[in-house]
Amino acid sequence: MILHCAQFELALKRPHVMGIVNVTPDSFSDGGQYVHTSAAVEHALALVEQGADILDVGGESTRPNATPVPLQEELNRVIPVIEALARHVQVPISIDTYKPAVMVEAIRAGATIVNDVRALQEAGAMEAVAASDVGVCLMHMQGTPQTMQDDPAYTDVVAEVKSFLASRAEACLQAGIAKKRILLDPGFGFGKTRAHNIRLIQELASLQDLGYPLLVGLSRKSVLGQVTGQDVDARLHASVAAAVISVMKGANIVRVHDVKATVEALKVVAAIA
Ligand code: 7PJ
Repeated sequence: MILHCAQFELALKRPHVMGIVNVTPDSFSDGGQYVHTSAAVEHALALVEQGADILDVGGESTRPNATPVPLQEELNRVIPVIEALARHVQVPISIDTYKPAVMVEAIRAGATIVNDVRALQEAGAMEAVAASDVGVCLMHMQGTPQTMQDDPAYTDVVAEVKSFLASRAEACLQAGIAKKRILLDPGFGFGKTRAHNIRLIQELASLQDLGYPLLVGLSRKSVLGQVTGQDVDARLHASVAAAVISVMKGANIVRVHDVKATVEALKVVAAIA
């Protein structure tokens, strides 16, 4: 399984850890701590020290009910961070956005992966990625961040997520995006109840049939709060457990806040496997 992202060719022979770099004052977690460019960059460099294989920079919170961030504000948050990181780190930088204009500017600034919770469905997003040589993560979401947790409903959550991801990957291939540039993500917490999320983790391995690398983001998410009764800032242990299980079920990349703990846990998985 490989992921091609511009000058990087990730073999994905071992699970990769994507460290989350939020540049969002209203983020669901870490919010307000890394609002300023220098603080975000410093945090990102620390994540690389801890063993992050990829950095995921985001400037708009996609937590349930979050207020959308205007384009210019999102650019102001993420572009200086990406520019600085591109100069200072050797790992691929991902941009977490669904806005084509942010994708274009982020790629210009040095991002080599587009991580899109809307799976390139926004007008112009597919073209922005196709015109470049970056990797792309296509994520499943039911509804929009404003409404997705209102009443998520599926006949068969695994089958529906799988067929959505297959059709978005196919749309990418049609647009001229090479297969090796594509990553798929079931989108934990995005229009899913606790039961839907649990079912998707149980059946994660079935998404491997699609033939693309899988990315999983469960770090600090509310399903872990529902299971443990812990607030967002006390979900470290639950998040590490979720990352370990995800990898054992076939995830190639885990997107996490707590890089050091995750890297150590995955070393234990590798030693035993
Ligand atoms: C995800 C993401 C995820 C991908 C967020 C949070 C919410 N991108 N961006 N997958 N989640 N690919 O981190 O809690 O699960 S933002």
